[in-house]
Amino acid sequence: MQHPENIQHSEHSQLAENTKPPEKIAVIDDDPYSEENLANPYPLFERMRAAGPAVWLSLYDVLAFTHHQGVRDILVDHEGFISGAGVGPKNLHTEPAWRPQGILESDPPIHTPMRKAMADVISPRGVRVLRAQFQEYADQLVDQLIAKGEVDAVPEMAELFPLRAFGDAVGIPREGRAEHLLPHGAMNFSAFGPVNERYHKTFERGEPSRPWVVAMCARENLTPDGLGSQIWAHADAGEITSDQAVLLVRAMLSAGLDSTVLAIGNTLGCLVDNPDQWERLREKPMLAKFAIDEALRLESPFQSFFRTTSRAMTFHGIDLAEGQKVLVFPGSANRDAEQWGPEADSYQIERQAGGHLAFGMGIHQCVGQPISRLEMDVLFTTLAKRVARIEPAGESAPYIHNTLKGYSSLPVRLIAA
Ligand code: OVM
Repeated sequence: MQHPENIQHSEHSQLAENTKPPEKIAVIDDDPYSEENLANPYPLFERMRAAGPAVWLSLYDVLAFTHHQGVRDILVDHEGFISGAGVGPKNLHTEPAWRPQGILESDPPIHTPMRKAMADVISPRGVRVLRAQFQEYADQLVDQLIAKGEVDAVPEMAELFPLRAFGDAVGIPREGRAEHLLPHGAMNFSAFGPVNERYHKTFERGEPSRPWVVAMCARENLTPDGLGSQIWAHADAGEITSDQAVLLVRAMLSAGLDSTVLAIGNTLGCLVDNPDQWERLREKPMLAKFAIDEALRLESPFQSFFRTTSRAMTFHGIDLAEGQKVLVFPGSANRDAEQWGPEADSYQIERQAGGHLAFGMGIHQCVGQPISRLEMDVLFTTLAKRVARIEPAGESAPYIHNTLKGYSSLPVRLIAA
């Protein structure tokens, strides 16, 4: 096991004490980033939650929070738990970042105008005009899937739909999308976990796509009416700088693909595994948005990331030093029985899944969720109306990634309504 040397530092004495577990904190020697635990993290999450509000991960020398309450309280306190020092294990205040820091890895006041521009462009109102276009493509795609009968839902649905729908919405060329966006996204999301062999692999695959993605952020490569150009209009209005416009389009293209692809696969997986819930959705296709939220809760695409303390504090009874990295697991918080009850591990589309942390919480909560939700709502409503049954058609395979969770393959048989 390769140690994430970037958690260890440093000449700074104030940081040195972070590398020891605080008193009375349970030490967990398991590796949440092992292949086995990434494929099925839930037994380890349960043990971590049972061990207390936080545990010390001895392999990484870091405090990890797995309860809904703890993760939520960290995320809403953006002053105590900052993002500007990076949301991966590297402290970007003491170590160089691997790329220019954008909206995700910044704090107010730098974060504020970027967030405002992004929220304005991807508001529920702003994306509503995209519904007709998404619907047209969903109808086409579902036609094809039904005609084929047996498909691998990952490449043929979960990837195809956002590549087309979201790519067109942002306004980038169709050529090159499939090749570049997914490996680039996988690389980005890797930076939120430890530097291990898996991290290096995603970087080897993703780095060659970086120049293409950055080039697509330039205004001359964006269609005039897409979301990308709308970001540039905020630069023209003087609300953000041109550099920030590039960073915001980059954020769309970095965060918006893999996450939605996995969310679509996970939602489909939940519905295939729970035919009674599929039946309910069939009866009331309007329930699609609840089926999606419940799947986001139960199988969160983005499982874990970091914050950094801005000052010494006592948090949930634990003494934290200034500049200390903390690891949060929304994927565990979303299964916490204290929050969700004894049936936290089951998929129930009529559950009140609001308050799940799959999109995070607070000022950094996923700003793209209106468009991700719109894509998914259109797709699953269409499936519910047009498909009578969805059956497994072979062994599914997990997608193994340090911070993302989903399927790499999900063979299904679609039976037309
Ligand atoms: C970025 C960015 C922003 C948000 C998320 C992300 C998950 C990347 O600035 O490129 O990756």
